[in-house]
Amino acid sequence: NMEWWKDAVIYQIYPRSFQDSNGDGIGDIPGIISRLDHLKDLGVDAVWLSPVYCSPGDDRGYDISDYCGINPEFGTMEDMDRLIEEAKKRGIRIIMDLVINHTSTEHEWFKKSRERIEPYTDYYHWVDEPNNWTGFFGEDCWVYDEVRGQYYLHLFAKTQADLNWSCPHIMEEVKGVLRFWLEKGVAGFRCDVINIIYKDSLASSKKQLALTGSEHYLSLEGTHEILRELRKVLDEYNAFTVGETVFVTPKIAHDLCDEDRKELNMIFSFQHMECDQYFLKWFKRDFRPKVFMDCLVKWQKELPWNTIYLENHDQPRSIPRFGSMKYWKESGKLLATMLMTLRGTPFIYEGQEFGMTDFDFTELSQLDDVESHNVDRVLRGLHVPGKLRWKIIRRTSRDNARTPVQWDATAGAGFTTGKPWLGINSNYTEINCAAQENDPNSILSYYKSLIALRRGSKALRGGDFTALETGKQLFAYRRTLGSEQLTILLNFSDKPVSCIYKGSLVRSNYSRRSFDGNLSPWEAVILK
Ligand code: ISL
Ligand code: CA
Repeated sequence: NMEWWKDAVIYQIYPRSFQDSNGDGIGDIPGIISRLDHLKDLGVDAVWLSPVYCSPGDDRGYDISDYCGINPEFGTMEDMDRLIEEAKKRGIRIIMDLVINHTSTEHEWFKKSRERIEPYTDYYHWVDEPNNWTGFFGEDCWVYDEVRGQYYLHLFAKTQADLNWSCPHIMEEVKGVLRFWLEKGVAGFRCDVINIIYKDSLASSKKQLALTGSEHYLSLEGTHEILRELRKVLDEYNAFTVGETVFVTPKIAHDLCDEDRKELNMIFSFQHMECDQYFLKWFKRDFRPKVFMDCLVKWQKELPWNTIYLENHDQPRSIPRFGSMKYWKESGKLLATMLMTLRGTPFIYEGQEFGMTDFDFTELSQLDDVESHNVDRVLRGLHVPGKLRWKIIRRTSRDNARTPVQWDATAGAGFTTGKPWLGINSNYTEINCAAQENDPNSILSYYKSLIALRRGSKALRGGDFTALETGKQLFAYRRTLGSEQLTILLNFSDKPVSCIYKGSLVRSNYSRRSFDGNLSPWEAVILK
């Protein structure tokens, strides 16, 4: 099948937090290998590996200093080769993270560029006078470099210098990186902030609000051209791509992944993750299920194929966010039902399959993430009191998703025998993988059964999507292919709800034999 990714369930690993194998408190590649059987049992077809390349770690691997080397904290290139091989034995493909908007300032290219050594002089954006753009991490986006005597652009952390895609060498360099990994047998790439890589000018912006300057880099034609050029190499290997694309509308998404345009295979859109915020993610508002459902329906209708995801390493956990901690198990299973039954490729983030929750830290010093610390600094500058700053960061920090995976109830949660690099949630004695493995009613068992159901159902994998109802509580939709038709009913509420839909029961997250139109709190049912 040329399009294996449409049938696939993909699992994201954030290596630092997944499994430590040598007691240094940091997850590593041998650790991942030791957990491959868990992924096989779950039923996943591919793993997206967040960056494992050489990196000083200021943005935890998204600041790359060598695209063709492995961060020694994570292991060696031999370990990586073994991971690809061991995964393959289990029918699991490996998808690498491709971060080509920026490199670390520790990258050789940057070191030579700041010295004006050819051909590296123009690899980055250097200027004498900074413009008025603002960055993604709540800070100014220019740093003065003493060596070069100029400023360089960084849309993310200070040590993540943006590559200058107008310099023709960058294309050749990145093609080399793609070939290096494709030759090793990886199946494709998740492309980090891919719709902002091309900058059409460094002129100051007329926009005053956040992301000032984005009209000079957001989803420009230059980016589309770059993607079509990279695609030539990718197609030689029948490789897969999913783009992480910020601020995209369905129209832009269409241009990025329309099959005829030969750019990306699919994209991660963000709109459904923005339903619980005002303007910026730091300003949270109450979660309104109907807004969320309508947003998902919009994307289901507008794009022929979506990625379906509720979590990743940048987002808080989904149960406290879209579900209910009071109905932790039920709402965890309901979200699983939605993930596996919308039309598209589902992505599971590590620990989601057994209901991991947000961190239980009580102060900023316990956090690692550069973004959280930057935002705290900005808020302090605005004289926001400490209590409020913590409230804002606590709810939105990316470290919510980055605490170590809770494998079992032993000390270190089965993640490490040493001191973990980031604190383990103290709820690991109750919420852990081992406790759910042999429990037929667990979230984990439910995930397994849904993945198996999906595998056996053409309607769930490739069927049409029809919305039936979106409301304050009920989300109802249908998946149809030929004579196979499934109705999915989801009660996004702590209260029961009744509905007009009937049918014979295929699956429920409550133990029941038949369905009479009444849904319990956070009940999910699939009807035939
Ligand atoms: O978390 C975000 C906003 O505050 C997102 O906008 C995030 O920064 C954006 O989705 C880009 O994320 C990706 O690129 C970043 C990296 O820090 C993230 O971990 C990565 O997923 C820079 O490489
Ligand atoms: Ca380790």
